[in-house]
Amino acid sequence: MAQQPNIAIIGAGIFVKTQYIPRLAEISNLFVLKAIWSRSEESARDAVEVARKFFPEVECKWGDGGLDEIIKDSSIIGVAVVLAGQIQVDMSLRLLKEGKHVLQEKPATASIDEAEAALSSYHSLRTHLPFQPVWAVAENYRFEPAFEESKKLMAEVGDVMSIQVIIEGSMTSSNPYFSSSWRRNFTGGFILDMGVHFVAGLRMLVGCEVSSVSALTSHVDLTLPPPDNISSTFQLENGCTGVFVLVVSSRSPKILWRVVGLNGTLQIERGNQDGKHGYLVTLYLANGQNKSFFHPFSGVTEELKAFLSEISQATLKKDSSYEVERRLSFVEGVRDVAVLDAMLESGKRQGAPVQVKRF
Ligand SMILES: *[C@@H]1O[C@H](CO)[C@@H](O)[C@H](O)[C@H]1NC(C)=O
Ligand SMILES: *[C@@H]1O[C@H](CO)[C@@H](O)[C@H](O)[C@H]1NC(C)=O
Ligand SMILES: *[C@@H]1O[C@H](CO)[C@@H](O)[C@H](O)[C@H]1NC(C)=O
Ligand SMILES: CC(=O)N[C@H]1CO[C@H](CO)[C@@H](O)[C@@H]1O
Repeated sequence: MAQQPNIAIIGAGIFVKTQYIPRLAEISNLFVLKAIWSRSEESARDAVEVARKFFPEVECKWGDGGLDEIIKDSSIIGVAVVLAGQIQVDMSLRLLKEGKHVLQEKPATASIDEAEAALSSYHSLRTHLPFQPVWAVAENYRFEPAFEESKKLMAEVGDVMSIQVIIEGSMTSSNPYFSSSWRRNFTGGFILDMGVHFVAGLRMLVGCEVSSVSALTSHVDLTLPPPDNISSTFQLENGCTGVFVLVVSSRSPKILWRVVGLNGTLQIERGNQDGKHGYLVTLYLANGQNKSFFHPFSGVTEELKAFLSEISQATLKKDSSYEVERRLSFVEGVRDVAVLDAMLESGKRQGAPVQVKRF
């Protein structure tokens, strides 16, 4: 058996403590968690304390010195970068330049301008390094079984007449991310941070890129940064059209994708069954028939497994020919950002049509 990859987590915030550590603990036979790093000693210690229950050997690292130690430790081949949206890309690039494989949290970038610069820096690494390290974006929707299945069921819908994506989030003061300073200090911070998941779900379901949008945005809930609502129409490259509605904070959360075709309608809705959160997929066919399936969430675990497997393979190959699996690739994450960037831009211009930048 190949040696288990050693990895480190860069970041020690809420998402690391409540998602990364427990999900990694479920697959702890696949890797060694060598270290957790944070800018401050206090938050690094906090996260390490949570992690020690599952990973007794994990080391605590902080500040510039701690980061240097992780960089110089050649046994650490992969890192998960889970930081504020404004600084993730710089950190990812710094570690990629040192030859580490990176799994970065979404959103891939804060804007499309940042995405262009980031992709060109990444591609230029080929000239300095003997191999191209993997740059992956952690987008769990591309690994959710509900979306994998729905993609197949799309064939039964027939010619598509309309697509609806209706998202009413629950970003109230009781949400742990409500006070997040980085999401507030960022144009469209919540819209981008939440929205990339729903765009990823849409793109996966229809198997086609969004080509243009026309959006109205508004600011109603003054406890949230602007804008907190988007009502957008969109057109896909294959000509199909639809609507995308995103309300950051509503009293009755709802998360729904619906594709209406000549032969049937496919719907994916967030819900729970038997105490498990997940998605209910329903296919409505002619004569009132329907088929429905419930899939509990498992995308985060699946995406982590995929990253670990990719970096083990990339390490065995160690040349520039290695191509990361598409669902993990950084550019896929950038494509989700590009759709929201276009909606925010259109909103600023009172609904003027905006072409989505192609990557
Ligand atoms: C849609 O229904 C028509 C009529 O029943 C059938 O001929 C056609 O093959 C169906 N299309 C798909 C994509 O299932
Ligand atoms: C907000 O963003 C500005 C500029 O990007 C930065 O200087 C400042 O430190 C940020 N504040 C917080 C709380 O993140
Ligand atoms: C789905 O079909 C079953 C019968 O097969 C029916 O009892 C049920 O009401 C249908 N559900 C919906 C939402 O149409
Ligand atoms: C323009 C728009 O859609 N505004 C809506 C934003 O969301 C609030 C509820 O949170 C609605 O009341 C607004 O109508």
